[in-house]
Amino acid sequence: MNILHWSPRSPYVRKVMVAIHEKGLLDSIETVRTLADPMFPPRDFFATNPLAKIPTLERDGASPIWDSRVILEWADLSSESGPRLFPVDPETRLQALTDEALGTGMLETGMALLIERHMRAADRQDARVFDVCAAKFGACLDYLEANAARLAARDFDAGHLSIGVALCYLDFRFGDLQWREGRPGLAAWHDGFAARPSVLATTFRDDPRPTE
Ligand SMILES: N[C@@H](CCC(=O)N[C@@H](CS)C(=O)NCC(=O)O)C(=O)O
Repeated sequence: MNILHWSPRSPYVRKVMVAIHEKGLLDSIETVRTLADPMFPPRDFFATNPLAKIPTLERDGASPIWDSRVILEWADLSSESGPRLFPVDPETRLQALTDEALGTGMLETGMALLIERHMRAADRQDARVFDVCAAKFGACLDYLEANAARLAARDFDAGHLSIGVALCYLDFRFGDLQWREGRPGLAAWHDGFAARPSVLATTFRDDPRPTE
């Protein structure tokens, strides 16, 4: 059995869980709730992943792998069923990879914002971080609105998965952003994404944090 270090709070983990559902691999993994905290990394986790980040996949009979995009590749290589997450056609593949990186980049922006907002004392917070993150979110969302038809025209792949999860994460942690305002094309595209069984089965949740 493969063991996935997991949390219902993590958007990177959610990317992987959506992929596992899409590729019909649910029966081949067991999830283990693992603490992930950039300020207090669980020391005993270093032996499995020296970065102590989730998602990390301990493969049955093979070395552990980490990083959500890498685990998406594992899912695609492990199963022929479901959508092809990393298309073979070169141009389509580049589009999928670029969209995948955009969604992941939005998550990284969100993480930077959460760290500044919740992990730094109020008198040490830097207003520039808030400004830059807001500007990046705005630019990414406007780009996606302008590209909503292009997204909808392509078969579902890792790019859609990553962007779709990033938008779900904005709803989960940054509702005040109201990202749908003035972006009807993107909102309609995301309604279709959110209705996928893989997305409905993997909702975010603030569960009690495990102790180290
Ligand atoms: N590039 C990684 C990022 C993973 C990541 O940052 N996960 C967070 C949880 S949402 C984490 O493990 N944070 C703990 C840390 O940074 O030490 C991926 O795509 O999987």
